[in-house]
Amino acid sequence: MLDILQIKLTHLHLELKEDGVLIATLNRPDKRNALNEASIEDLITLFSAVPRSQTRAVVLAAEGDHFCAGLDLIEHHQADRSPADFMHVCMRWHEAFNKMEYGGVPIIAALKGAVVGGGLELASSAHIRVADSSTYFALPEGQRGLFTGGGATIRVADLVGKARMIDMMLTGRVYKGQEAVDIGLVQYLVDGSSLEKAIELAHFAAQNLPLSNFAICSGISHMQNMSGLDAAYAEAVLAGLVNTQPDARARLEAFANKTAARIRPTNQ
Ligand code: 1HE
Repeated sequence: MLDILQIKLTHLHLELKEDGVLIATLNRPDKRNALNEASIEDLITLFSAVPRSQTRAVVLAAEGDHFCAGLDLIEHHQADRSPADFMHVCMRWHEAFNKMEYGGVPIIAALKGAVVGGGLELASSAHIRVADSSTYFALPEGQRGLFTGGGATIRVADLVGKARMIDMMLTGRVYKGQEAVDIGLVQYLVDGSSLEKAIELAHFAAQNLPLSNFAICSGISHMQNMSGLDAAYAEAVLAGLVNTQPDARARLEAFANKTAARIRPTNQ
């Protein structure tokens, strides 16, 4: 098993908790965590390693007041890229974000301040998003003379619907607070620290069996890409594997002998 703390990263800081919760923190706060080529390579390296490591859940956090300002516009301006060059840049973004969404390990994004452009593409690749009162969302590509290139047409449109995404891009509309929850950009909005809440949720998810989390954090996304008929088939095959795993027997036994916790409504 790969030791996650041994991998070399430039713009991400890692901290591993005892139960396998990994806190990965974007650490370019002086650039508002804008995603340059090195940051994207870091994300690819990290999320290629995570499924083969001791990590049970990831909290994606950020240094400074802003989660992520999107594409590094200064690097893009200075590099003066050709269409083919930028197409390949986008393909690295897709590599990173697909590894996150389809990797099979739960990723919980702790959001604050700006979650804009490519920053929203990054956040939408996580499985759970938690916002605090400072968090706001926008797709300013339209105003910058750009277009999304990191999967927003897939993931953001999936979260909020095509009409809202088009409005965000045409008018620069900014969403925050309860409205961001209501339209599906985030699942949790907290008064206090989004990081604290994200860590709490990650500890919870880390208690599930890894094979169950694998199915949840890759199977659902894959099945959404399939026809209904193929998705039903894939679901049955995956459930055959997950629902008969030897490690589940103790949990089923606990339910049968009435020692397992019952499901009750909570304030989560
Ligand atoms: C940056 C970037 C960046 C900040 N690339 N350097 N994204 C955007 O259009 C958002 C652009 N950023 C902003 O609107 C603001 O910076 C923030 C709202 C995020 C933060 O504002 P503020 O007042 O706290 O910071 P600032 O003074 O604007 O910036 C501080 C520094 O961060 C400054 O660098 P400095 O060296 O002059 O100190 C900024 O240049 C730097 N900085 N944002 C590079 N984005 C795959 S396609 C995806 C397409 C997109 O993502 S388009 C959306 C791009």
